[in-house]
Amino acid sequence: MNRRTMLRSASAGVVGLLAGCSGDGGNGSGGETSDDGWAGGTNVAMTDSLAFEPKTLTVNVGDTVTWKTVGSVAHSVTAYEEKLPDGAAYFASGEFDSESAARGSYPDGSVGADETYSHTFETAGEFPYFCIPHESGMRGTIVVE
Ligand SMILES: [Cu+2]
Repeated sequence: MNRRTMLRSASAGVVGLLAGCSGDGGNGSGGETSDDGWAGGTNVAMTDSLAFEPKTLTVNVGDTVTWKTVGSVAHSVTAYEEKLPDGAAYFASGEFDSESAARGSYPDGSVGADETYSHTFETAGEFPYFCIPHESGMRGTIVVE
């Protein structure tokens, strides 16, 4: 259980104690992006707010990062091929071997509700990536140390 989940659980307990006193709202969580408790460790949530949570994630060489669509909107995990560190393997949901193939094939490779995509990072460096249908705002970076 990560810290955010613990905080949410504690908050839910308080809300439970106050049940019957008020309706929705007023718990101070307005505007918070819901990661459904998924984000943390080597997990990245893809939310209905069209965001990767966390936007930047730092992991170690050899770690496997798993992305999950926690809302109802489908996304993709697609690496910017030209920005990959030298010698790094290309990665994209749908297991395409190039950015152009991933773009040209979408919605093949999309990650729907409750689905996941995982990639193991074997090369150190920064890996910028994006979501094909929401590229204008939905981008993230995996930093591998
Ligand atoms: Cu998206």
